[in-house]
Amino acid sequence: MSEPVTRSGFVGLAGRPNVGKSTLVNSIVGAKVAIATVRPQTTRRAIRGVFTDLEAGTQLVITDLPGVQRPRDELTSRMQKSVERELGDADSVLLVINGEEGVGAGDRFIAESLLAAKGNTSVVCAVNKSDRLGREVVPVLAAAAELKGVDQVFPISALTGEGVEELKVYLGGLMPESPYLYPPEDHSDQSDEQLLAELIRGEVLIRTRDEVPHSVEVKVLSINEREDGLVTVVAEIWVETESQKGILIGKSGFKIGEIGRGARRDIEAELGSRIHLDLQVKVRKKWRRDVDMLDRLGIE
Ligand SMILES: Nc1nc2c(ncn2[C@@H]2O[C@H](COP(=O)(O)OP(=O)(O)OP(=O)(O)O)[C@@H](O)[C@H]2O)c(=O)[nH]1
Ligand SMILES: [Mg+2]
Repeated sequence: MSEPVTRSGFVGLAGRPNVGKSTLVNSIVGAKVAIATVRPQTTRRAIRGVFTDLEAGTQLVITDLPGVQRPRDELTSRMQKSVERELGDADSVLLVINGEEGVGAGDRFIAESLLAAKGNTSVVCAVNKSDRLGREVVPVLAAAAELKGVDQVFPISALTGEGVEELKVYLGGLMPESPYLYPPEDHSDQSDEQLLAELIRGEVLIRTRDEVPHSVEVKVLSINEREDGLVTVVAEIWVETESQKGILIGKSGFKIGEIGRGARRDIEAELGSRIHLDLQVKVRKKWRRDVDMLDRLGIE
């Protein structure tokens, strides 16, 4: 007897910042593998979410990427290069559009660059946030279908899950015949340290404003489980200036307390164990421009 045929491959996510790419990855995978916030440019590194349908014999490895943007510094320029590299390597590209805003010049620009980069690889388009739309979704779907290189359009809501099943089945059929690329029980390619650092950064993003969210990086130093099951997580939150450090700590440590409580809840939900979280705020001047630092952070 020959092995049953399986399909497995990479789906790269393209789209402007804040259209809902990370929310969609979590919805497809069925677990929080990527942080999603109201802030544009939440995602900094390529994260792979893994969804395996054992019955259908298909596996999608979805690469969540930073939104396509014009680079501002070494950090954003590396983010942009990684987007181009990852999309070039993907078996299939999923272009996500914010249905609420409709198809705009930014979406057209991305669709055209995909066509140039991918040649005849199929580009699937998801018109997201359809929960905000109702009937008004129809003209947006039509505009999306007009985009150069797009050959299939799905209305979805990454938030409610509407339309996501159909999209998953369609993408599964596009994957090349291949053994599973990741163990079927995996949800993501991240280490625990990376996942927890992102969950903490997610809390910082939603609780700070202006330049602060962009100036923050989180490094998990250790994760240790005690015999009674309590897990101690030690992490550093980096900012670029003393004044940002003051903002993060807050009056009498109020802000950092809030961030810590939120992050602890998130981490406990993900790991399923009780957590003691030790957060330290450190000033790392200009880390976003420091080439060696970005190398060490794995932002290549
Ligand atoms: N109403 C609605 N909101 C959504 C939907 N999908 C995502 N959002 C919201 O849109 C915001 C941005 O979502 P993200 O998933 O972080 O967007 P992203 O494209 O990954 O953003 P970047 O990483 O910055 O490029 C968040 O506040 C989400 O809750 C949806 O289907 N409906
Ligand atoms: Mg994102």
